[in-house]
Amino acid sequence: MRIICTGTLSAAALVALASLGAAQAGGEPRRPNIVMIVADDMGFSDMGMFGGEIRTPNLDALARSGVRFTNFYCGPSCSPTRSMLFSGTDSHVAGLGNMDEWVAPNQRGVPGYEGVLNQQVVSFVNLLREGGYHTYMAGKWHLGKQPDQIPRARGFERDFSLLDGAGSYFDMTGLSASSPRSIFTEDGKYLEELPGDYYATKTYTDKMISFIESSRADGKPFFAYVAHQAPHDPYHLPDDWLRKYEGQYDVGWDALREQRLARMKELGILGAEANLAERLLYVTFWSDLAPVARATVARKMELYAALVENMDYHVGRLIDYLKRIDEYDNTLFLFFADNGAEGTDVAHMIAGTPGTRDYLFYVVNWSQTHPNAWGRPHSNVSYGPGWAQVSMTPFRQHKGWLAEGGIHCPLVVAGAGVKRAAGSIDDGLVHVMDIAPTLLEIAGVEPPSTYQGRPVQRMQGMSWVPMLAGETDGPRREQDWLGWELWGSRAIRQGKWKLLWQPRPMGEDCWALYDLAKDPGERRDLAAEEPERVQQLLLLWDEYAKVNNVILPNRTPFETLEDQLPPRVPVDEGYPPLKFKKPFVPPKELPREDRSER
Ligand SMILES: [Ca+2]
Repeated sequence: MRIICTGTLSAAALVALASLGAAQAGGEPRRPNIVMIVADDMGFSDMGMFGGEIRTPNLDALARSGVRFTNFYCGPSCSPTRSMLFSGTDSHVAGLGNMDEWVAPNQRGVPGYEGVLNQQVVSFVNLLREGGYHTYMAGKWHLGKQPDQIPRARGFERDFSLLDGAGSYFDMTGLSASSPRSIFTEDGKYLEELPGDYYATKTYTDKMISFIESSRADGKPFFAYVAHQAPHDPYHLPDDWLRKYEGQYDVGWDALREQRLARMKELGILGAEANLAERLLYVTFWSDLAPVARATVARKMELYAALVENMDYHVGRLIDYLKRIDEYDNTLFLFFADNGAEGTDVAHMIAGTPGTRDYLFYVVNWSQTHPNAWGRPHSNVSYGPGWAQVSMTPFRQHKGWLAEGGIHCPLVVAGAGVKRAAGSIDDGLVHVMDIAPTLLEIAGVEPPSTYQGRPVQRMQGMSWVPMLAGETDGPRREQDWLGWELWGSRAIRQGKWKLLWQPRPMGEDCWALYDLAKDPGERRDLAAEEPERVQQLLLLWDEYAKVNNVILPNRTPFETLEDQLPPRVPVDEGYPPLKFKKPFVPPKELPREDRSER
């Protein structure tokens, strides 16, 4: 790798660096600390400043001081997104062309489909570390468990990491029989046990504060990556957080989607004409649910909301600490979610078949199934598609899919070097793979073409430095485009246009075209009206697939989904009347049977 001198930095980087205010002893501008906080499976509209009713005062304060991005994209699930985050390039290049858990038979052994962050890319964290940054990580990794794949190997000087994709928040109980005990590392060593008072969100925050504290005397800048598990299922909460939202979701998911939509327009997150996605075909009208079902289902959202607020609380602790040690003003903050909200009941998907090893594993390890035990150790609850579509208001579908609800995520950038109006909103097209080249440019480090003697793939992401310096609204021009593929679903976005292919029942096994400026809810397929545009975008898809060696999988986790779901029918409010009419009561003033005559 090469560290470039300031003489070769772009003009924008120089502006950003020079504007930091602080100066080191030698007169060199001091590079900013970088704090990158990732929420796992949190929805686009959950935090207050994006239109949610969940209390997130600390994230909201960050948003008020910085910029909210309303066109930020990730992959449709955890590990593909994280591979793009660290490599600055597409997941099919970086090793996560498919999730490790679902690599298809025809993808096995193919470079780009290793299921871990592979050696054809360099983690930007290695480059930051060699460029003079302290590099710290606390939280979920999900990019490989072998010694050459763990956070220490990919650039983190200090770490406290959950290597799995999910697990208990209280102990090492894993989610499946293939990973029965969660694997953790601390400073590159595999852990035998967790700290006595372990609670994921709190412990990750404590560890990060201790890492920063341990080396702050030497004056080097630090990169701090806090990869929260929250609010990924299972929803686990400390006792005093369990009742925080009691009764607040009795209003139901239909009314709440409308409320959020209105609030998002008020805040300017959405334009005044933005529409709401069609109801998911397997979500019931709230009004159609029996009272006991409503109470049970609302409880799930109460727990989710408390989990998001709890995460916000711990984000606040980290920010308070940075203020206390006088580093807040010299720190650049990024906060984002890694993919759409989770609408699949993963526990049921893994363990739902009696007689399987995972069913037995769940019976033994995840036995607390009564609603009164939800949130406590060994309970395993998630909120399902009805609430996931609330979290993703106004978008369609959820995590796992390439409709906007799977990939369109909240992003806040604030702090040192951000020369934009406080509280502003940017609708430029930005992608998670832009973060690596952006942070390297801010640190004055150039991405190399070889690393430790091996060639590495170029970063496809585009730096945000000019945008953060206030020179542009986004890194992409009108002709630039983004592509996606996971589990056979495919998408291309160029400007306001999106071409999308999804299998039945979530799509129609064919390409659909959407104008996202007018139709963020993806309700109106314009493919038949705009055949030339479809052809032009298809050429981009071919280019995307070729450049990134996209191999469509011959097996997918959703291959039997159509058999399991009800057929798609048009949704009409109040239809059929049989289910929605109120019971008939004879008018009081009309004559009734005279019982005295009997
Ligand atoms: Ca995730």
